[in-house]
Amino acid sequence: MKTAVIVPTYNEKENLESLVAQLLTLPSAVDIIVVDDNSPDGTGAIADRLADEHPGRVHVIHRAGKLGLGTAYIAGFHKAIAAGYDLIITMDADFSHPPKNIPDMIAKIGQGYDLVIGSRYVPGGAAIECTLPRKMLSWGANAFARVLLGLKAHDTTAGFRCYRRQVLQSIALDQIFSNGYSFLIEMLYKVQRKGWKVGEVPIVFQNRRQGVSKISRNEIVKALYTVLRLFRARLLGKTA
Ligand SMILES: Nc1nc2c(ncn2[C@@H]2O[C@H](COP(=O)(O)OP(=O)(O)O)[C@@H](O)[C@H]2O)c(=O)[nH]1
Ligand SMILES: [Mg+2]
Repeated sequence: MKTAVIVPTYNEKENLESLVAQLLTLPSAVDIIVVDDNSPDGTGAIADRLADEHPGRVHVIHRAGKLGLGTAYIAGFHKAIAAGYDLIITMDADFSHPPKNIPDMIAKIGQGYDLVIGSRYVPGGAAIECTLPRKMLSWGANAFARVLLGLKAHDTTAGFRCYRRQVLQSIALDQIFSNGYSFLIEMLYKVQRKGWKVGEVPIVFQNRRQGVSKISRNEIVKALYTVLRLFRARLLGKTA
C-alpha cells in the first residue's frame, strides 16, 4: 500500500533531517509530506533541500505563516489523497513518535482497522521523560474526552495516527471547526461516529529532546471548548 507520512513543522531545524533519514530507511516504504508554516528557524529551506535530494519521496507544502496544526494536517491530507496514497500517517517532527512503530501501525491496518493510533495508553505503551504537569494534562484531556464524547480509544489526543484514505475521504475535512490540538479529538470523534474501526498499537512516547513544544495555554482552553461543543452536539443528536 502506498503510504505517505505527513510531518507538520514549525521550528524543527534540529529534528527534520534526521527524522526524514529514519523514515526513508524503514522496512515499510513511505513517502513524506512536510507541511511547514514559514518557520523562522529555516526548517522550510531544509525541507526543500531534502525534497531535492529525494525526488518523489519527500514533498513540501509551504504556508505563509503559523496557521495551526489542524489546518497543516488538512493541507497534507488533501495533497496525499490527490497523489493517490492509500495510507496516510501523521506524526510530530520531534521524535516523540518513534518511526520504528510505523510498520506495526501499517500491520494493524492490514488486520482490518481503518484508523490506527500510536498509543501511550494501551498495554506496552508509555510516556517517558514527560513533566508531571504535561502527564496530568494529557491524562485529564483523555479522561474528559472519553467520558463526554464516548470515545473508545485510550489515547484520544495522540498525533501519531495511520488513516486509510477512505476514512479521510468520508469526512468533510474543511468543515472541521477546530484547529490546533483539539483537531485531533474532533477528528477521532468524527471517525468513530462514521463507524470506522479504530485500533491502537503501543508506543513509548518520549519527550522531545530538541526544540520547544508549541502547545500553549490557549490551545488547552480551545481543546476544552472543543470537547464541550462536541458533547453538546452529541446530546442534541447532531452529527457535530
Ligand atoms: N505547520 C505547522 N506545524 C506545527 C504547528 N504547531 C505545531 N506544529 C508541529 O506539529 C508537531 C507537534 O507540535 P509539538 O510542539 O511537538 O507539540 P507537543 O508534542 O504537543 O508538545 C511538531 O512537529 C510541530 O513542529 C503549526 O502551527 N503549523
Ligand atoms: Mg511533540
